[in-house]
Parts: sequence; structure tokens; C-alpha cells
Amino acid sequence: MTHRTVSLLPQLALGLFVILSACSPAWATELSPNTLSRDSYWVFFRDKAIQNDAEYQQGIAAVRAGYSPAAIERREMRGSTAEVFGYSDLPVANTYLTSVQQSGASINYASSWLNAVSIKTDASQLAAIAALPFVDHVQPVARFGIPSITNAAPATAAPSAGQTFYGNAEAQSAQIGIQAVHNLGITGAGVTIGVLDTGFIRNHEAFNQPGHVLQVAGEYDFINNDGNTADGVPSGSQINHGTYILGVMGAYKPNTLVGAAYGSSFLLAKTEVVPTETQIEETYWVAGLQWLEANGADVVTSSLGYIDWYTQTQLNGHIAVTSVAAHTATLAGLPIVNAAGNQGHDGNPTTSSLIAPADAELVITVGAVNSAGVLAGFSSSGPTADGRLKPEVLAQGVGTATVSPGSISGYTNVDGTSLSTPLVASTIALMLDANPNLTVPQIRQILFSTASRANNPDTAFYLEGYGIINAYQAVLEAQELAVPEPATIWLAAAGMFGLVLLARKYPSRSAR
Ligand SMILES: [Ca+2]
Ligand SMILES: [Ca+2]
Ligand SMILES: [Ca+2]
Repeated sequence: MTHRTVSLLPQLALGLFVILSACSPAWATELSPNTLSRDSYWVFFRDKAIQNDAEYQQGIAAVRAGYSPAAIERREMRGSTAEVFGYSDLPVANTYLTSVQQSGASINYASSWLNAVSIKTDASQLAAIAALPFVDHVQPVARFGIPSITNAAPATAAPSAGQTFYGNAEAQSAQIGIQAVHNLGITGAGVTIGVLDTGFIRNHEAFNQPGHVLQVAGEYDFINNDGNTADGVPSGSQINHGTYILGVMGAYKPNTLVGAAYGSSFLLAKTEVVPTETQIEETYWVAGLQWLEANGADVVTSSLGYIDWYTQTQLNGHIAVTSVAAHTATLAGLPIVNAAGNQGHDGNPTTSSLIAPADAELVITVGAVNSAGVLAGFSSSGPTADGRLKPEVLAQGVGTATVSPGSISGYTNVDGTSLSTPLVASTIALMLDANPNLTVPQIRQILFSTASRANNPDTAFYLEGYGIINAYQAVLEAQELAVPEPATIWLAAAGMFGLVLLARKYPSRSAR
């Protein structure tokens, strides 16, 4: 594959400027106690006020200029839309934003994909805004949170004798065939994993091994509007959850803890406020996702979700704004993995306990099993409100081994669909290392068809989907789908028959 040199820091600033430049400087003014009577709402617009084709083309060119080369390459290779950049990428019309601001509302964030702006306003201002001719509708911004159960065991010292190369991560890796993939020389190298979470401290020994320091391609703190995701703001425990997730994927301390995609690099977005579930967090999530997409993430993992304001009947993939934004990102060739939730389940197939954006159509939704492959009691069940199968896959989310954020040499085990999710994201990184041309639908098809219940997906109770993933078989299938090297094409061209066969095997992507 093409092993890209990821050097995004200068572009991060540019990308962020482009994304946020449509917003007022009010970005960082949330949560102030004197604005309690003002709530956050999304204002959706009818259109983008584009008058003619010249304006459209100019807008597309400006959007493209704000994208990293890696992000453009990913869209070209893996996107599902007719054009690499399209109408949904155009920014929200500035004239509309100005009118909304003139009503007295303060602007949190404008999302091109949603064609909506998150604002803070009071009831009378909101009524005036809703009556503006270019406003389609308004809806409250949802509160956001971490799936509720994340039992973390006390940190223990590093294990020593008797451990395999994977150390504490042996069981969770062996269950899905990670070692066999690594033995092929595939470790996720050249692949960038985007993470939406609470914060990420990287002083742990497993992120700083001589010769193998964790690669961070970029980071942004959307809560505090700064470039440091490792601080404990707003609370000391802020960094724990995200650091657990990062450890599952990127740790590298042989014989102690080796992550499932230790060769990958990471783009880190801090979007989740730990001490409180606040409305603005849904906005941060959308902003973080658009930032990850524009800055070249190849896969996004999110162990966050929301249900308090939405009801299960609304989880049809088209109502929760995180689900709508996630769907747009998947069409742009960005696979997204989300935790199913830790809301528990019953034996009734007509009741669900999902969290948004786990309901989005192309998002890969992950439940949790223990190391013996038994479904965790806390793992949320589907289906979506419109009857689609969710969760779709499973990995170990009980006693999952990772780093302990509180100590540079401590290790711990954590429960939650939060923890099974990065194992699936890691597997997608390995698949993309093996074959960078995979589209989101191809990734889904391969993951599902190689999982433990591929032949009898759980459409009876919507607990287990296609079952426990098999990273090794998935990577082999990904390799099989790989676009032939030019030499292979040349050989095939020597015989028309061979060329026809290749054309049949790679109908949609081989020309790219
Ligand atoms: Ca910060
Ligand atoms: Ca929260
Ligand atoms: Ca149920």
C-alpha cells in the first residue's frame, strides 16, 4: 500500500480555521452559569444560498483547499458519492448565519454536512429564528455521554514471566485473530485512526517505547478550543476514558501490552465532557468528526453516544444529528465504528437499548463479549427504530486490557462496549493496511461475512449481529479484493480473457 507520510500539524491549523471560520468567536463561550435560561438548538436551513454553477464550483474549490492531501486521497479512493466533494460539503451560507446572530443567538458551530448551526438562544429568539424564511426546522441539541458502565480495575504493575508478546492483551487479541494478522507483517502502518473521546494522556511507557513511540498525527480539544487533548480540563478524570481506548489500539510494550493496531497513527479529538452530560457535547462530536474527516483519518472510532433526549423510536439513522453526520462521513469513504451502548438488553426483539449514532446506516455498531465469547449483560441491543440489525459485530469488552492513565507503568482491565469498539476499529485499520482501496460497504461486507455468526445473524433478539469478528479472515479477504499491481494488470492485458476476468472481479474501484 501507499505508506503516507503524515505530517498534518500545519494543516490542522488550516483545516480548523476553514471549518470554524464560518462561526463567530462565540465558540468557547458555552456552559457559563449566567446563560442557564438559554438552551442549545440546531437550526437547519433549507438550502445553502447558492445562486449559480460558478458559485457552486467556487465553493467546492474552497472546501477542497481546506482538506489535507490524505483526506482528499481517501475520498478519491473510497468515497461512494458521485463527486469527490459535493453539495453537502459546502459551508452553511454566511448570510443565514448573520441573520441568526442578529436575532441575539450565539453561535456554537456551523456544520456543512447537516446544513445546520448549533446555537444558544432563549425561547423568544428561537421563535423568531424558526420563522426565518430560509430556516427548515429547529431541534434541541442533545446531551451526550459515555456509555454508562466502564468498570476499571485498580492499576496493577506490569506482568512479567510467562506472558506472551501481547502480554495482558493476549486474550482479546487471540479471540479475533490479531496475532495472525501481525504475523503477516500487517500492523496498521500507514493508516490513521481518528478517535472521538474524552482526552488522551500519552506519558505511559506503552506509548513511549524506544523505537516505537505512539504516532499522533494531530489533536484538538473541542471542549476548550485548544490543541492539547492530554490535560485534565475540566476534571481530573477527564483523560481516563480516551486513554483506555487509545491503549487498546496503540499500546506497544512487548510481553506486557501490545495494541491491536500498534503500527497505526492517531488523530485525537477531545469532545466528551466527563463530569456532566451537556447539550453542547453533541455539537462537539459533529465538529470533531468533520475535523477528523478533513484531516485525513482513515477510520474513526467512537465510544460515545447519546440517548437521554432521543427515544428509541427516533433511532432510525435520520434524526440524531450525530447519526446524520456519521452517515455523511461514511459516504465520503470514512468507516466509523461506534459502541452499541451499555444499556443492557432483554429477550424481547421489539425493545431496543441503542445509543446514537449507533443507529446510522453504515456505522459499524459494536457489542461486547467476555474472553470466552459470552455476550456481556450490559451490551445494548437493537434493532434500530426502522428494524435494521444492530449491533452488527462483537469483540471483547469485559476485562479488556489497556493502560492505566494514572500511572506511567500501570495496567488495568476495563468493561464496556467502549472497549470492544476500538478492537473493531483496529481491525479495520489492519484491513486498510492490507488493501487501502476498500470502500465502506466492502469493509462492512468483509467484517460481517467473516464473523462468527455470518451464516446465522441474530435477527431473533438483535443482541449479537454477525457475531465476533475474525480479523485474520477479514484481512485475507481484504487482500483478495486488492487492486492488482500494475505488473499484474500488464500480465493480464497480455490475454484478453484475463483482462475480462479482472474487469469482472474489480468492477467499481479498479479504475481509480
Ligand atoms: Ca486542552
Ligand atoms: Ca458528557
Ligand atoms: Ca430487546
